[in-house]
Amino acid sequence: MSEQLDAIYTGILDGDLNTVVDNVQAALELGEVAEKILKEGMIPAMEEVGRLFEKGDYFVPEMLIAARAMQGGLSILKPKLMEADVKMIGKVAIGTVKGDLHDIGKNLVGMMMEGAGFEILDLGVDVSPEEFVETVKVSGVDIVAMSALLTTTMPQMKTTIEALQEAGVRDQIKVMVGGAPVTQEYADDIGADGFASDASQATTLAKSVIA
Ligand code: B1M
Repeated sequence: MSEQLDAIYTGILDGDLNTVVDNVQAALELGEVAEKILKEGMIPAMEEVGRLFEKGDYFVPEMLIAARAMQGGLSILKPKLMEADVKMIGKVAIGTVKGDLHDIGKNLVGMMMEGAGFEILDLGVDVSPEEFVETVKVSGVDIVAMSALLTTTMPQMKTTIEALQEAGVRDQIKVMVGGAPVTQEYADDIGADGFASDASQATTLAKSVIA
């Protein structure tokens, strides 16, 4: 791992926003590829934060400042992760499901899809089934993309699909799901049109479901 990737990893673990931002910038200036910074520095750091939380070494405040440092680094990477000059190929409403406040993965998925030419309507976090339904009714989206990071909030994906069915709009759109606890099997069980395990797969999937 390069000096900068090392500093980014440690900076996220320490919740040190300035170190992360400075080293992401420095790594890019030295010619490091954005995806490598993300996959070899930032994502492993967040995984370690999760492990430390499970062990009881980290608590919610440490997770929060780590997340803030990660978001700071992501904002620098964003232009690099997005391809330039791509024409809009579809409209996606993306949100983290009701009861769930985790948004880093969802933001990353939205960012990569935007870079691939999708128009993104980011509904934020804690998005209720009713909000998803209303968005489909008024915004003419092609895809509803739901993210969940908690086993306790995953069932909201099923509830949302049922709400879309009850509102009579399920057939107008494709539904994609993802997030750490979500699996292909779960996606099939709840009748989603697709599941992706990371942001680049999500982009490929979005292109294929819309094709
Ligand atoms: Co929380 N948290 N958290 N947390 N948190 C986890 C998820 C946890 C696994 C930690 C642990 O115990 N190891 C655990 C969940 C356990 C479980 O349900 N099985 C957990 C818990 C328990 C909690 C609280 C309940 C803690 C508490 O209060 N006691 C609480 C719940 C709050 C709530 O949501 N109601 C809580 C709170 C928080 C913070 C607010 C402090 C913070 C979030 C800040 C934020 O997001 N702005 C936080 C964080 C940072 C984490 C960890 C450490 C990191 C999550 C993250 O950002 N990862 C996480 C541990 C972990 O994941 N290892 C943890 C990096 C991100 C790039 O990855 O989000 O997985 P991820 O996204 C990936 C893929 O999953 C996929 O692509 C992304 C990029 O490749 N993907 C999709 C995501 N969405 C997709 C959608 C798609 C397709 C792919 O299609 C639509």
